[in-house]
Amino acid sequence: MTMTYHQPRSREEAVALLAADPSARVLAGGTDLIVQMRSGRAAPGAIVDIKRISAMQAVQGGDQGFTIGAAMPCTGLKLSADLCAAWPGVVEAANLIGSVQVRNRATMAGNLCNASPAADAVPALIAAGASALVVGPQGERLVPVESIPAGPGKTNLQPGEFIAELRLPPRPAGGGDAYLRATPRTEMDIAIVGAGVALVIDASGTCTAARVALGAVAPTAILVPEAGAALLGTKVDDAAMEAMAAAVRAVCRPIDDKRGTAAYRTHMAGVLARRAASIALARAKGEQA
Ligand SMILES: Cc1cc2nc3c(=O)[nH]c(=O)nc-3n(C[C@@H](O)[C@@H](O)[C@H](O)COP(=O)(O)OP(=O)(O)OC[C@H]3O[C@@H](n4cnc5c(N)ncnc54)[C@H](O)[C@@H]3O)c2cc1C
Repeated sequence: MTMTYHQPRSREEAVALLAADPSARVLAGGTDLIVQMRSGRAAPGAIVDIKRISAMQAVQGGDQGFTIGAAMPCTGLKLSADLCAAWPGVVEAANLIGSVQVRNRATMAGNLCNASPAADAVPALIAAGASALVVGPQGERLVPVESIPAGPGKTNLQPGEFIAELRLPPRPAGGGDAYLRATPRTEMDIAIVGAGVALVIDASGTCTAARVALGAVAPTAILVPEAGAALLGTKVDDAAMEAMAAAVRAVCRPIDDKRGTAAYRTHMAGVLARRAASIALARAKGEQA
């Protein structure tokens, strides 16, 4: 079977190439796609490499929020001081992926579109309230990140569509975020649980907004509104933390395998959510964390 390789220079050209061949696949960093092709799990008739499209490898923004081009490698995120200051949990999550070599290629949009339940960047993006700008034959649409994955290896993107950029809101005053994961090994391993938390406190230390997201405990990364609600109106004290952790444990439906039993993953989801919330709280208070 032949395969064609394309380097479109515009979003429109990329959409046309993707729409013309239902088997075509977007290539960003290739750290999932190339591995899948080599193992025979993917055999696209065409590869549409999006890295040459203008602004696809850029981070833009500041006070008004951030736009991250879909081909921006995870390592490159660390070069944006504004992004690191506003959403440290997102940048840290992206920079837990694989090794330096992998992160020099891998993108957050690819992490999202590969749709692994254990993808590290995804819970952090969901907690931060990120959205994806999807472009396709019908035009553009802005989609909450949590609505992109449909199941392991599957997305809700329609034929011809791809993600052109990820958008993060401006960091709210009194806001902080964090992402933590548990892996059997310390590096180069996939999360058996991941937890992202973003919260906002007012001048009195009361929580006025909170989003909690989990990875690796369901077929997709998930937002847990009940967990965020458990922190609202509290001082994020021990009782609120435990209520939040209980809400987290209640929604976990993890797999049970040699890397971690379902019971262990469920327990750890609560533990990591609490620890991530503590870091997010410290950051919201302007403390080093
Ligand atoms: C050694 C190694 C270690 C790893 N460790 C981790 C880890 O610790 N944590 C973790 O979460 N992941 C890990 N990964 C996987 C991680 O590298 C990928 O998920 C990566 O983030 C995918 O980004 P990419 O740019 O390489 O995507 P690609 O491989 O280019 O694409 C991945 C999939 O998404 C599609 N796609 C890519 N971009 C878009 C887009 N903009 N719009 C629509 N579809 C798109 C592609 O068609 C493909 O199906 C590891 C991979 C390797 C090889």
